[in-house]
Amino acid sequence: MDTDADDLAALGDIGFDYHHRILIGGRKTGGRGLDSLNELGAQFTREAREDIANAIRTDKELFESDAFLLVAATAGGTGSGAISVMAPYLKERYPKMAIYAMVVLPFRHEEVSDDKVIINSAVCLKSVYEAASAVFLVDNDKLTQHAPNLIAEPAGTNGFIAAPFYNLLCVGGEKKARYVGARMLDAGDIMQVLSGWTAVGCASLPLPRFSFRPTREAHQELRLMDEAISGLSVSCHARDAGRALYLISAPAREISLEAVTELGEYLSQITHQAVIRDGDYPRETAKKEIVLVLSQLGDVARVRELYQAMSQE
Ligand SMILES: Nc1nc2c(ncn2[C@@H]2O[C@H](COP(=O)(O)OP(=O)(O)OP(=O)(O)O)[C@@H](O)[C@H]2O)c(=O)[nH]1
Ligand SMILES: [Mg+2]
Repeated sequence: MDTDADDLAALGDIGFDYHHRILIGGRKTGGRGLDSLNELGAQFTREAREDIANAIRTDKELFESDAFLLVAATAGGTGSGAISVMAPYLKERYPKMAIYAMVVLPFRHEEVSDDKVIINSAVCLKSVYEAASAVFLVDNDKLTQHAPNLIAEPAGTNGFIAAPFYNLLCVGGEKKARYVGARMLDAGDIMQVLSGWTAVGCASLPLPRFSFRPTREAHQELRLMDEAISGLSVSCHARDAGRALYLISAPAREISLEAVTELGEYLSQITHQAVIRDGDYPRETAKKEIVLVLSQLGDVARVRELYQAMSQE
């Protein structure tokens, strides 16, 4: 969904039908963005509710789905206004489905140059936190610590943002017996972990494609876990997580249950109190990957700071 016709048209990898591209506020905005006016984003979303509801209702995947994932940036007008309306709307309309949100927090330089950025972000965070079962936080500013050249081109960060979700979403829907691990996670297990402020991260190690011997190195998984922690989508402390999940995926010969257990012990040490779920996902892939989710975070400095900054505005 967008108010900006050009941005909608520029999307490369999705269908051109009304399930995939919904222009809102069309005649009133001339197909341009909203220049950060979030009240308008909310209003145009309310006005387009029937179109949006229709696109969802007629989607053939709907009845196989466990949850909605709403994605928006908090800083602008369209995404932040729209997600604040859509999250409670879907919750009311589909009471049996979980509603998750993924919100992209602004770069610091955007906070300095436009005061609407802080207000929009704080208002958006408050309303999605209330309506969604869990809110994945993605901090643009943190992503660019790993890839500074992305400041000029935010879309370049999208691959990093999406990466941890791939195995997480696949494992929850896995039906092939040979890809079922010894400690399988299903969608219900994953959904039990997701609650409140949530950070995700992943780290991977390439493996030789044609090898029958495992590339076992001592504490290889622990190093990957440390990398996943430092690459989390938002800065946070593991000790503030109430729930956590890790998933190790690799060809079956590369996964040892000792390593899965060692990771669990490590995570329970650094989280202190968290309820931890783990899983292995044996699949034909040329890498070993660890996905980490820290959820029910009691404190996230970035959110706290945005709330404080808004109260000072
Ligand atoms: N990670 C990432 N951030 C993006 C991307 N596009 C925009 N952003 C960030 O999202 C925030 C708001 O972007 P906009 O695209 O202006 O927001 P909008 O929801 O379209 O709202 P309006 O343009 O005001 O109508 C800013 O913090 C941008 O830096 C993207 O492709 N990836
Ligand atoms: Mg826009």
